[in-house]
Amino acid sequence: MDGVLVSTEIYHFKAWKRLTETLGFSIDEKFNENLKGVSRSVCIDLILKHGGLEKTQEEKDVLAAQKNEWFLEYVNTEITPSNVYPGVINFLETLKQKGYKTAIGSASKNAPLLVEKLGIKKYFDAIVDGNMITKAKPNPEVFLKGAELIGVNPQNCVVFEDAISGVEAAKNGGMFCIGVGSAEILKKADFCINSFTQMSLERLNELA
Ligand code: GL1
Repeated sequence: MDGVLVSTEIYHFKAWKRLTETLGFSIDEKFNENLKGVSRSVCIDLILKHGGLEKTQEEKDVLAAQKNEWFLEYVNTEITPSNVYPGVINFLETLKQKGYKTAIGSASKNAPLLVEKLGIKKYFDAIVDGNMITKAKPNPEVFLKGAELIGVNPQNCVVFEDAISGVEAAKNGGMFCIGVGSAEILKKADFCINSFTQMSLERLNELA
């Protein structure tokens, strides 16, 4: 979801960066590639390691809660349906018309709130979010659960992913994976697109 369907990854980055600045260091876009698709608690661990800091679980929980508060502040003040990436609605509408089953597989605990706010909930048969999974990407749990909920064999699923860990999760689950972003970064994807404006049902059938 974040960074694939909607440009909410920007607000996660902004909130994480703000948090690191309160801790006396900072993160850049390159480091942020490691955080994409990764759960809140794993992000905290990666960030603290990057800053060379150690914290107790209680302190980590406080930091995670602060980041989430800032993220929700951005969601409530800045996010509108215009944050849905170009081409996404057209493609989802075509999939629905043709009877394809669709699911969101996100590590974010805020996924249900965001799809509601962005008006895209109606396009999905299932939503698997960070509250429903115990194993973070690259473990395929999130996608396997989505496949199970929509009743489709993993081998017949196509995952769209913008995160390195997410591409690996899709491949670990035996699924075809289309990377949304740079092929240089998403090396393990079967194919990459820059935007959903480059995607159509015909193209999908040619590729997968
Ligand atoms: C968590 C992380 C975010 C991002 C998403 C996955 O979201 O905090 O930085 O990696 O997972 O896209 P959340 O905090 O909303 O559960």
